[in-house]
Amino acid sequence: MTVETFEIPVKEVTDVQTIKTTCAYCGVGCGIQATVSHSQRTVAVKGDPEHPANFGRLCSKGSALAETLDLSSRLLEPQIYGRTASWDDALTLVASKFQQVIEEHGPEAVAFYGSGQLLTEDYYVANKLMKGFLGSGNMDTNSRLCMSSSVSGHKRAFGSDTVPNCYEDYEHTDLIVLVGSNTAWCHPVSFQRIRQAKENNPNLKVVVIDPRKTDSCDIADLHVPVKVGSDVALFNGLLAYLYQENALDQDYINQHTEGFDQAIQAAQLDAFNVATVAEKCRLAPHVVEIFYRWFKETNKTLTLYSQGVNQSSSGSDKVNAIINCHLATGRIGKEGAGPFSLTGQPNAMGGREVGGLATQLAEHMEFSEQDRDIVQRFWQSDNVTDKPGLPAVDLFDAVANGKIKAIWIMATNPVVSLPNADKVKQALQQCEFVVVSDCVAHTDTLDLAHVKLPAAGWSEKDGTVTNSERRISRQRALLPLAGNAKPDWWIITQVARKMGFENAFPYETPADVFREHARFSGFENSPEQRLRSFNISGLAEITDEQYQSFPPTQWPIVSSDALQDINNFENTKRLFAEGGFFTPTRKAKFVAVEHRAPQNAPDADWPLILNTGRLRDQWHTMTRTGLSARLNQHKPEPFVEITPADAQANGLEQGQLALIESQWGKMLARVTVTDRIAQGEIFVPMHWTAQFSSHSRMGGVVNPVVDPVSFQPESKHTPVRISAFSAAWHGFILSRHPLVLDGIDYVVLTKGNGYFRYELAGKRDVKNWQGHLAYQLKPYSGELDWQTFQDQTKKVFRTACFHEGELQAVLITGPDSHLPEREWIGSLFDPARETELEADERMALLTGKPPLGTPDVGKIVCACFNVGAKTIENAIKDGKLTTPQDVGKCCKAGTNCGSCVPEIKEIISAVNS
Ligand SMILES: Nc1nc2c(c(=O)[nH]1)N[C@H]1C(S)=C(S)[C@@H](COP(=O)(O)OP(=O)(O)OC[C@H]3O[C@@H](n4cnc5c(=O)[nH]c(N)nc54)[C@H](O)[C@@H]3O)O[C@H]1N2
Ligand SMILES: Nc1nc2c(c(=O)[nH]1)N[C@H]1C(S)=C(S)[C@@H](COP(=O)(O)OP(=O)(O)OC[C@H]3O[C@@H](n4cnc5c(=O)[nH]c(N)nc54)[C@H](O)[C@@H]3O)O[C@H]1N2
Ligand code: SF4
Ligand SMILES: [Mo]
Repeated sequence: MTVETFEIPVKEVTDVQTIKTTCAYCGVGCGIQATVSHSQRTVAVKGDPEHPANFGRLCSKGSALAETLDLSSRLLEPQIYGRTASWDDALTLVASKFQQVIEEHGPEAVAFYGSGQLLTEDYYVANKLMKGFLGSGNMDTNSRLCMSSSVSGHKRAFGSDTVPNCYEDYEHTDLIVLVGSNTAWCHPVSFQRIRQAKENNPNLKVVVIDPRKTDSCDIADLHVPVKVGSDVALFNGLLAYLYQENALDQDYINQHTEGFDQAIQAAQLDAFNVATVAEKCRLAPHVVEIFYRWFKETNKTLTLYSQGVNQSSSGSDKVNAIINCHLATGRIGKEGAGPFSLTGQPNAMGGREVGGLATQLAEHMEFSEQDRDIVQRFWQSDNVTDKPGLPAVDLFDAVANGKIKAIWIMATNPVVSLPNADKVKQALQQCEFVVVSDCVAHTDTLDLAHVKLPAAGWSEKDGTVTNSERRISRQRALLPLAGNAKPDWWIITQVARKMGFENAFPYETPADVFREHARFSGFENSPEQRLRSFNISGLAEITDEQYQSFPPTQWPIVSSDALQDINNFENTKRLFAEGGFFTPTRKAKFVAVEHRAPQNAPDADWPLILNTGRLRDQWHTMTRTGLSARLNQHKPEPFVEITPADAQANGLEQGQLALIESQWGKMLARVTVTDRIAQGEIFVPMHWTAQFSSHSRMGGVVNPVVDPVSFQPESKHTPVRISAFSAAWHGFILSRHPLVLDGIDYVVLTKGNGYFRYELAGKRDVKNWQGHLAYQLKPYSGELDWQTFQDQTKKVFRTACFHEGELQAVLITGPDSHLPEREWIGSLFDPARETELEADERMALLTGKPPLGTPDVGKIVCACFNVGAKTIENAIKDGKLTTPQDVGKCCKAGTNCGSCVPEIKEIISAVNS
């Protein structure tokens, strides 16, 4: 838990510029207008009103992007075995070591592991180097953990990995089914758009299929709390129901599909009627019945799905069970109707387009002789791999057992995000040669690297990303490269050249890479041949200027006419309404699927099911969102959601710490008792890492089970047990400067506004807290004066230290987790306030309670405007408010991104009840 500080270089440019770019985070792919001051190295962001993904909206994470650009946490220089090195030395070492391993052990002994957070240009170059020139298929990506079930489902049904619909369909549909998708938190701008569509169209119904009652249920007309892993039975039941009710589009089935008979037979065997489905999915029959009836009666149906579908040992089958229902009703690629995979990362789609998964070769081609031949000729290489490489989980197993001896990880943090992550950690610890490219100085993965390569981050990197609706947008550089950081495509290109592939890697700019990628997509894929759905060959001749000003555009882009007037180019919004699939017969395929329970069943030792997922204001492993004080307020600690009955049965109380154990690992989290989850299931967020917590990295607990078709891990279902973690003391420290708190059982770090917050608990008492703090604060603050309150019988200890009147740190401990509120104490560190505390504030620190008359805002609910629960409660009471709109008018809460509206509603109902 170290934080390094660097001088911020002041550049001489003084102009202020507005630049359009794309958000760094989720697959909604929102457009951003950034106002950049080069001299200050500051950026102010707002939504781009013209971008078709968001029309000016941004969510809490997008609007806080500027707060994540501080250089203090960045990796700014290459490092070799812990020492700063020149780029030339670092790249020479990477090239020679990979070459040496290949010479000694063959191409299967090396691997790249990439990420949907790379730009398309980065991805293209990495994939080309590994699969085209090093001759190994071992280039996989974190999209394996994210989208690969959708890719497999699409390929099985459509013959290609193609998303048939677009966001505009939200405004045209009458039924939105959200399956395994907490859109309210994970695709917030899409969620707001759906909410708006619902307000404009009173016929629009929303069904949420999720074992948890998430905030997405806020706009749901029906919540279907399926048992984790049972969606195939639900959608098989739907297909059987539609068939029995004569609600199929027979013409579409006959003209454009194959395999219906087998699929309906399998569906009926699996889920003949509502009663069978209700039992398999642990649902009330009337809930199933309503969902089925609405689906039957509504022609314009969109099914949006995400990780509750993909991250499953039957993930591919879930996808096909959904697509089957859409094919059978002809509801695909039509205005307001279609199956719609919501992609996770900003550029998971771009990665799929270039072929960045180990099970793809390149550009929507695989490993058939014909495909390989095309790739060989295009890349002019005789070393193109002829077989798939290892998918993520197997790939790290191969690192563990020594088959892979050199690995290069780019823009992902597998020591946290892969299942059985403790094994991944060990694998990297014993691996001969580990290279990691990242933009921050410390991650759980980077800390294990032999060579660390500083990558350009969002705001510096330049290229393209593709969002969920096939829309390619530019991410533009706003600021000069930080320190010695370089774009990923550049780094890989240099290594390729050092390995002797100068001719094949001539790129000087991302536009050079993009042009090649565009040309490749159309190579032996003319509009008449139409062999591959991904085709942007219309952009093959894009000039540097056109690339620079390229507006957000959906693929396919086949004709070069596009470049004549790209701003008026007619996007292909939808595909497949009239068939034209990418199978040999041009017909879509029904896939006969059958419900299979998740692979590891709970038993007496491991009686509960662990489900994992995301929080509204954090992004994955927190390397960027964790830097924003505003975003850290919503959920400052790792927690576990559990029902009241399960909590009681396991001796747990609200707010207590719990130990969660599986056969693979263990973690600590704070108990949140809730009836929003089903009995027998618990939920933890995926975000905490060793950088932010001592024992809350969840990846170690998750079982390494994968789907047999997509190889995507089953991250939503691990049998576990839970018990109280009994600590002798609980406490927290708020400190102006970072601290090292090794040896304490439970530590969680959050960055606040002007302070670092450490939540603590321990089994053994800490002797001499003051000594510890003084030692650590001395380098920053020099001599300290102390103010302390101690009650040994009650095990209460409160101390605050000052340097020349300025508060440096506050430590409060007690016998249990009932400790004073952190918000008020945190506000004393606010850089915007007087540094000298008032006498009553100093006194109040001894009680931990704010002085009388201090406005207490409570826990932050609205991260966009920093509005706390108590402010909202008071506004409701004072103004007798009854709607979130009223609350918004009164105190702005909920009026920007709207993701906190469900919470505001809950506060309204609590206050008014
Ligand atoms: N705030 C935020 N937004 C993000 C991200 C982030 O880290 N933070 N990450 C982005 C990325 S990469 C991704 S992939 C997306 C993910 O977006 P989502 O898939 O929406 O997010 P998750 O929280 O992983 O999972 C969604 C839901 O699936 C439910 N679920 C679990 N098991 C099942 C099941 O068997 N069936 C059904 N029907 N549901 C189930 C969970 O209870 C959970 O509520 O979010 C993107 N957006
Ligand atoms: N149990 C469980 N596990 C899961 C999931 C789950 O729901 N449950 N979800 C899975 C899913 S869907 C996903 S997508 C993964 C995400 O998991 P990861 O990919 O491991 O998480 P991130 O924190 O996004 O890691 C991205 C890293 O890249 C760095 N980075 C950002 N931009 C750049 C860049 O331009 N270049 C370089 N070189 N580095 C960059 C960041 O600093 C960060 O360290 O987690 C998966 N794991
Ligand atoms: S919804 Fe939020 S995180 Fe996703 S792209 Fe838009 S602003 Fe970024
Ligand atoms: Mo993802």
